[in-house]
Amino acid sequence: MLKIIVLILWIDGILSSNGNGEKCDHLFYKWISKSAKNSIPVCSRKSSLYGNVDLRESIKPSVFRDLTKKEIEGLLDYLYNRSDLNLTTADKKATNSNYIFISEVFLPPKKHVLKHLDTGYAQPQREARVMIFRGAISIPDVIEIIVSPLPNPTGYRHVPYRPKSIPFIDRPINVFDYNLRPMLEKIDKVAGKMLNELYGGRLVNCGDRCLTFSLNSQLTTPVSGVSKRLWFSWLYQFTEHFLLRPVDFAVLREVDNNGNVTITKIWFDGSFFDSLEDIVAYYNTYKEYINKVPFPTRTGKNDKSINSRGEPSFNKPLKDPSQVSPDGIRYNINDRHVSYSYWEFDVGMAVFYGPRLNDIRYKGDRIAYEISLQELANFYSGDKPQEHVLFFLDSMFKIGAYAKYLHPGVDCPNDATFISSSFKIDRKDEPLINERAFCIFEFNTGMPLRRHNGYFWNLHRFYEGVANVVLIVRTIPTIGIYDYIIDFIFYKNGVIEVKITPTGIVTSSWHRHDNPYSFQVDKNLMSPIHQHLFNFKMDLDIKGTSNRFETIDIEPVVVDNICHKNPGATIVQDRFIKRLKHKELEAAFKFNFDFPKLLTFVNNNKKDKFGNSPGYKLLNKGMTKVVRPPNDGNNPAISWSQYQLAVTKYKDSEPYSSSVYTHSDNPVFTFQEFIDDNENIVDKDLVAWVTMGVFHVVHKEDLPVTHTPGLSQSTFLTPFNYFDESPGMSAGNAVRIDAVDVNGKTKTVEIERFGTKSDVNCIPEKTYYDELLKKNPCLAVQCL
Ligand SMILES: *[C@@H]1O[C@H](CO)[C@@H](O)[C@H](O)[C@H]1NC(C)=O
Ligand SMILES: *[C@@H]1O[C@H](CO)[C@@H](O)[C@H](O)[C@H]1NC(C)=O
Ligand SMILES: *[C@@H]1O[C@H](CO)[C@@H](O)[C@H](O)[C@H]1NC(C)=O
Ligand SMILES: [Cu+2]
Repeated sequence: MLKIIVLILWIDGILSSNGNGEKCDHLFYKWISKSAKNSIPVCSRKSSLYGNVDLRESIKPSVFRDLTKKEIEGLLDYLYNRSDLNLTTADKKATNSNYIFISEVFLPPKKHVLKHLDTGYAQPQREARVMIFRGAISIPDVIEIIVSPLPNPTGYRHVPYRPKSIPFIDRPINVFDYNLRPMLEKIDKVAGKMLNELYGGRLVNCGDRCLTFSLNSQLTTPVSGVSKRLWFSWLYQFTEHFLLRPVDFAVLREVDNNGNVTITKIWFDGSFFDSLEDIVAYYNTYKEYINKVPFPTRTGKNDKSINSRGEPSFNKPLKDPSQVSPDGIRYNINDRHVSYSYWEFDVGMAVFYGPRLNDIRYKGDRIAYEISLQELANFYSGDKPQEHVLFFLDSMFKIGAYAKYLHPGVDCPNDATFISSSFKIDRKDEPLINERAFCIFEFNTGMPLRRHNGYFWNLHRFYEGVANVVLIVRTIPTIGIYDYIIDFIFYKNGVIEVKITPTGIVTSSWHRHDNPYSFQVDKNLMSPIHQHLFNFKMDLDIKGTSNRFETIDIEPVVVDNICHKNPGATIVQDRFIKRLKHKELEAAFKFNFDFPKLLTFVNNNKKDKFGNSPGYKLLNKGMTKVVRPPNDGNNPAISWSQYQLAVTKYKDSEPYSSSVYTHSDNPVFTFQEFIDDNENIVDKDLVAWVTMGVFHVVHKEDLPVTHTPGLSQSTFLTPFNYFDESPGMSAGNAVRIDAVDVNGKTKTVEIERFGTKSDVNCIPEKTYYDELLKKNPCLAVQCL
C-alpha cells in the first residue's frame, strides 16, 4: 500500500512538470508500460449514493443550521428598520450608540425539535438570537433578543431564562476594549523617549520599530473587587514574532462606559508606579541600572520567527506521503447535513462557543442530540501581579468567529471538503462567512479496526482484519496566539471520539529572575505555567431521552482459593458493581485512582434477552485536575472544571456551561448552579459535561511555536451493551485469509476481500490549491 502511494506521488510530481520532472520521466514511462496502461484515471466513483456534496444553503434550512446568508440579510433589514431599537450601523458604531454585537441561530426547545424530527411535526420557525449593546439609552444596557421568523422577521422577544436587561458595565469584551490609540499617544508623549532609549522603538509614528500592547488580559471584578472594566496591557517589541519579545513594561487601564481609557497603574522595571511622570523620573535617576533591550532584527540568527530553518531531515526536498481515495469521496453532504457509512449528523458553529454537531445518529438511531465545544480556557500563574491574574476564557473572544483558514495538505488532507460557517458579528453589517471553518474527510488511520491471526494447527488457521477508516470533522479556532485543533471522529464500530490538540505560540513575558512559574527559555524570556481547560457538552440520547447515569465501580473482593493446598486460603479478585447516580450532585464526578469506575449512560426501559440495558460508555482520556480552590480568583467562572464529568438533567435554560459575563459582578449564570439544584437524574434526559485539559510547563522546545505531539486530549463515547456484537463486523472491506491444505500440507490460501480489490489503479485529482489561494487570498490569510 505504501509503495503504491509513493509511486502515485512521483507521477503527480511529473505531471505537474515543475522543472525537475525530466529526470524521472524515464522511470515513469517504464512503470506505465509495465502496467500496460496508457493513462491512469483519476480516482472517482460515479454514484448517486456516494460522494454527493452540495454545500449551497438550502432554501429550507434545517432546524440546526447556522443562519444562512439570506436569513442574516433579512434579519438586518428588519432590525435596522425597527426605530425603537435605534441601531447604529457597524461602521458608525460607538460605545455610546446602540449596535448589534452578535447574532446567530437560536435553536428551538429540544422537545419541539424532537417532535419535528421523530414524529413528523412541522419544523419549528427559524429564529435568530441577537445581542445588542445599548449605549445610547439613558441607562445603557445589554439585551438579548430572539427575532423571528426568518428570513422575514415580524417581531422579537427576550431570550427566555435570561435577564431582560444586563448592566452595560457587564457587556462582553468588544472592540472598544482595545481602542488604545489615545493611550499610545499619551504614553509616547510622556515616556516615548525613555522607551526608545530602552527598547529601540516608539508607540506611535514608529515605522518598523513599534512598541505595542499586544497582550491584553482582563482584571475581572471577582479578582479586583471593583465593578470596572480593567485590563492589563503588556508591552512588546512588535515584530512578526512579537509575542516572544516582551519588555518589562505594562499598564493597568480602565475602559469606562464612554469607551475612554485611563491608565490606573504602570508596571516598569519590576514594580508598579502611579503615573508616567513617576516612571520617567525613576528612569532618569537609575538609567544605568535598567536593562536595555535592542529592537530585534530579522537578520538575527535566533530571532524566534516562525520560519522553517536548520538542517532538513532529508537532504533533498521530497514530498510527504498522502492518502489516495480510490473510489473518491464516500460521504454525502447536503447543506450542513453529513452522512457517511452508518453515521449522520448536522454541523454548525456557535459564535461564542465554536463547533457544534447535532442529531448524531448511527445506523439510524440517535446517539447524541448535541456534541459541542463550550469553552477553551487558559489559567496562568507567574511572578508578576499581571501574571497572577492572567487568564483567558476564549468564548469571550468569539471562538466560532475565529475558526477559519484551514489549509489543505497540512490542516486537513488534500481531498477534504471545506465547509463555511456564517453569522453576524459587530465588525460588519453583512454575513460573516468563514469559508474554511470546517473540513470533513475520510481518514485511514493506518491502524487495524480489528485484526486477528488464528494459529491452532489443523483446526483454525486464518487471518482476519479490517483497516480503521474514520470520518473526521475538524475545525481549528485560532484565538490570539493559540490554535486548537478540534476533531470529531466517527468510527465504523459506533464509537465517537472528541479530540482537542493545542498548538500555536505560548504567552511570553519578561524574565526578571529565577521563579517557580517558568524556565528561562531565551534571553529575558519566560513563559508562565498555565493549565489549558476544555469543556464539551455531550447531550446523549440513548434509545430515546429516558436515560440514567450508572458507574461501573471496580472493587476488590476476597474469595476462597480452593486451588491452594491450604484449606481456607483466599485470593482477591476485581469485581464490578453498578451504582446508579440519583442526583446531580452525586453525578459530579471527580476522578479518584483508588476507586476505579466506568461511566455509563443507559436506557433502563430497554432490555435485551439477557436483561442488559443498552448504553454508551464515556471515557475521558484527557482528564486534568484543577488544584486551585474553586472559589478563588477567576475559578468560579470555570466551575465545570472541578469535574472531569458532570451529569445534569437537560434544560432549555442551560444551553451552555460558560457565561460570557463571568468577568463581572453579575455572571448571569454559573455552571455550578446547574448541579446545585441537585435534581433527580434517574430516567431523565441527561447531558454530560466533559472537562479535559493539560498543564503546560513551557520548555525551550515550545519555541517558537508549540508542536502537537503529546498534547492531544480525547473523550470517547463507546457502545456499551448497545449492540449484540460489535457493529464494526459489518464495516465491509475486511480481509479473510484461510489456509488451504492438500494431502495434509498447506499449499496455498483462500483470500476473501468482500468485493473490493487491494490494488489502487487511479491517481488523486490534481489540486490547484496554490493557484486558488493566489486568486482568493482571504481563504488563507486575514484580508484587509
Ligand atoms: C425597511 O424600510 C425600508 C424603507 O422604509 C423599506 O423599503 C423596507 O421594505 C423595510 N424592510 C423591512 C424588512 O421591513
Ligand atoms: C439614537 O441613538 C443616537 C446615538 O447613536 C442618539 O444620539 C439618539 O439620541 C438616539 N435616539 C433616541 C430616540 O434615543
Ligand atoms: C470621553 O468620552 C466622551 C464621549 O465619547 C468624550 O466626549 C470625552 O471627551 C471623553 N473624555 C476624555 C477625557 O477623553
Ligand atoms: Cu499551553
